[in-house]
Amino acid sequence: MSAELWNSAARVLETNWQGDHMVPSRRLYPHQWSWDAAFIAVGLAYVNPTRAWRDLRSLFEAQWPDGRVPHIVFDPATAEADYFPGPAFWSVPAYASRPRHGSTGIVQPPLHAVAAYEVYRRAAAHGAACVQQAYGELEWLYPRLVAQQTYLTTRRDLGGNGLASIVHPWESGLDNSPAWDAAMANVPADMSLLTTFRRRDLDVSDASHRPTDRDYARYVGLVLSYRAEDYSDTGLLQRHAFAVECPSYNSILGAAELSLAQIAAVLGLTAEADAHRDRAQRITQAIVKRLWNPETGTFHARDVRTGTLSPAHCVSGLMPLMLPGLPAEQVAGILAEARSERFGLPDETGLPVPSYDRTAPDFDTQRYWRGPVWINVNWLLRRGLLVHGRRDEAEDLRAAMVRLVHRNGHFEYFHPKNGEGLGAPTFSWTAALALDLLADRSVPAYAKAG
Ligand code: 2M8
Repeated sequence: MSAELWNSAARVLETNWQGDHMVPSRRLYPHQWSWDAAFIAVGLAYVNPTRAWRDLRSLFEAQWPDGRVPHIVFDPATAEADYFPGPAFWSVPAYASRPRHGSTGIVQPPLHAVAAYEVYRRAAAHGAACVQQAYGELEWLYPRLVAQQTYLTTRRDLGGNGLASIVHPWESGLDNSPAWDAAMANVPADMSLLTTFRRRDLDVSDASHRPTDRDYARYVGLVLSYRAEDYSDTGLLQRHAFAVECPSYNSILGAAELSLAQIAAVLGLTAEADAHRDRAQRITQAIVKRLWNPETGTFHARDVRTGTLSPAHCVSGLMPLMLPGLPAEQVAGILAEARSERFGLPDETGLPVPSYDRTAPDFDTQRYWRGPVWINVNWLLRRGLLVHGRRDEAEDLRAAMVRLVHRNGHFEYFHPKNGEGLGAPTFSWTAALALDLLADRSVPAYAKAG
C-alpha cells in the first residue's frame, strides 16, 4: 500500500507544479496560497527539495514591506475570472518590486518557519549539496520569517494581549468554521454584493460542500472594509467588523517561534534562538489566559470586539497541543476533548478527527470546515500528540490518515462518517502530507530541544 500511495502523492505534486510555485488544486485554486505552501514544502522535501525551497521563496518574494505574507500570491498567467475574489477585486497597490494586483492583503497561519525547518532537516538524506542549498535558503528566509512574526505580534495584536487577531475568516484557513459564527453574526451580510460578482468556486464544486452565499456576502464585505484603507491596520479594531483571536492561528504563531529558535541555532544566532523560545512561551501563556475555558475544558476563539469566547467546539481548539510549554491541565483537557464523542480519535471511528463537534446539532458532514475531516489539521494534531509523548495515539492517527487517503484519494477533505472524498480531487497538501506520514514517525525536534 505504501508504494502505491507514495507514487500517487508524488504524481499530484508533479501535476500541480506551476513553474515556480505549487497550486493547491488546478481547477478550484489556480494561484499560490500561503499556508498551503508550508504543508506542501513538508512533502516536497522528500521528492524535490529544490521545488520546496522555490515554493517558499516565491511566497516570501511577495512579502509586504510591513512583514505581512499575503494569503494568496496571484499568478499573472491566470485570468481574473478563474478565481473569485481575484487580483482586481483585492486591488492591492504595487509595493517593493512587485507590480500592482500581485497578491491579496490578508494573511494566513504562519506555518512557514515550521516547514522551512522540516525541509532543512530532510536535506541530509539528499547529500551534501542539498544540505548546503538548505543552509543558504534558511539564511535567506530567516529575516523574512522574523519580519512575518513581528508583523503579526505587533500590528496584528489588536486586543493588546500578546496574541494575533485575524480580521477575516479566510485568514484562519478554516474559512466557514462554526468558531466564527458568533463574531460573523455582527458582520453585515449585504446580499446585493453578490449580484455584482460571480462565485467561481460554484462552477467547479458542489454548492452543498462550500460556504453559503450569506457567508460570501460577509467575506466580500470584510475585504471591502479592509481594502478601503489600503489594508492598513491602524485603528482597525474601531472601523472593522471582525477581529478574532483563534487558538489554531496563535498556536501556529507560537510553534513558529520554536522553529525559528532552531533555525537561528543552525545559523549560529544563539542569543536570537533564546529570544524566540521566550516569545513562544509568552504566546503559550497568552493562549491559555485568553482562549481556555475552564468550564468546557478546551480552547475557543475569542471575539476581540465583544470580548466573548465562542461557545463552539472546533478542531482549532485542539491545536494548542502542538506547544510543548502547554501546562498539564490544558494538555489533559485537549486529550479528553480529542478522545470524546465530539471528536473521537480513531479508536472510536477509524477516521481522523472532524473539523467540528460531531455531537453539535449543526454538525454538517459535507460543508467544508463545518464537519468534514481535513488532513492538514490532523497532521498538526498528530504533531501535538508526539510533542506531549502520546506516541500510541499519534500512531493511530497517522495510520487512520494514511488509510483514509489511500482508500479514497488525495481529496481536499473527507466525509466524517464514511470517509468519502469531497472538494478538489487532486489536492496538494493532502498529497504532500501523505508523503510525510509515510516517511516520518519522529517527534518534532523542537519538543526535544525543550
Ligand atoms: C480555502 O480557502 C479559500 C480562500 O482562501 C477558498 O475557499 O477559496 C481554505 O481551505 C484554506 O485553508 C486554503 O488555504 C485554501 C486553498 O487550499 O482554500
